[in-house]
Amino acid sequence: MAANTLSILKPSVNNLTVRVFVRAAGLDFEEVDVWGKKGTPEFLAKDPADLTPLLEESGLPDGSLWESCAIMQYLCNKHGLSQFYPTEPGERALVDSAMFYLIGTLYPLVARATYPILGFPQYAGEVGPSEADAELKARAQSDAVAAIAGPLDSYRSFFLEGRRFIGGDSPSIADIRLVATLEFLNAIDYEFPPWATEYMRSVESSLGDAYTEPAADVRDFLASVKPSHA
Ligand SMILES: N[C@@H](CCC(=O)N[C@@H](CS)C(=O)NCC(=O)O)C(=O)O
Repeated sequence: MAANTLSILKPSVNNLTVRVFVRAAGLDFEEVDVWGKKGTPEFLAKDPADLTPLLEESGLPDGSLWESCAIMQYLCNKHGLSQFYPTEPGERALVDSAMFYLIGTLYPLVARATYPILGFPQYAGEVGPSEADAELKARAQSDAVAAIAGPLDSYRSFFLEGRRFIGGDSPSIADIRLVATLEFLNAIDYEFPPWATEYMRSVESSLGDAYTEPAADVRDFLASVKPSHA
């Protein structure tokens, strides 16, 4: 049995984040594709949130951990992977802020903009899954698309100001989290600003196969829901 077991869903960018990270870090891992297998009493006992990615690892107090950023932070702390998660407090704070801002602000916009096309369940209480008519749902989606530019530009103007990556000279866990997330915007032919296209290329080429191999699962999925991406 591998030291790290990841329960994953292959089309997901939340999962892609951790799948890229374990490869880039050279960790011992196995992946269990839980497509159609979540929601069981056995899975819920390990992960009452019923969310992936899920890490099972012997050092965890309860044996399991969800939330992509927490998983990467834990594994960096456990294995001393300061090249992905700086130990200098200020540098680390920058990485943490970039990840919290992504999970709390950018990702919900990306989800509202893309989930209707991807066919993913949308968040309860929002317009998407409500009984609103098609016109209002389309408006909510296009409002979300329009709102992405602001937070995205904050990565350029703040987190990446004067540095190649949020992590400095090499990609950090925040860079992995951001670039994996942006993959979904290809589902809506999002017009990335040139800096973002260049940054995404740069993170992928820096990480090599560690990025490209698992990203193929997301890209294949996007091609399947939107054939122009084949
Ligand atoms: N903030 C979480 C989000 C996790 C999440 O939403 N996971 C989705 C896959 S993208 C999931 O497992 N959804 C439950 C389902 O599809 O049944 C993270 O970054 O790990």
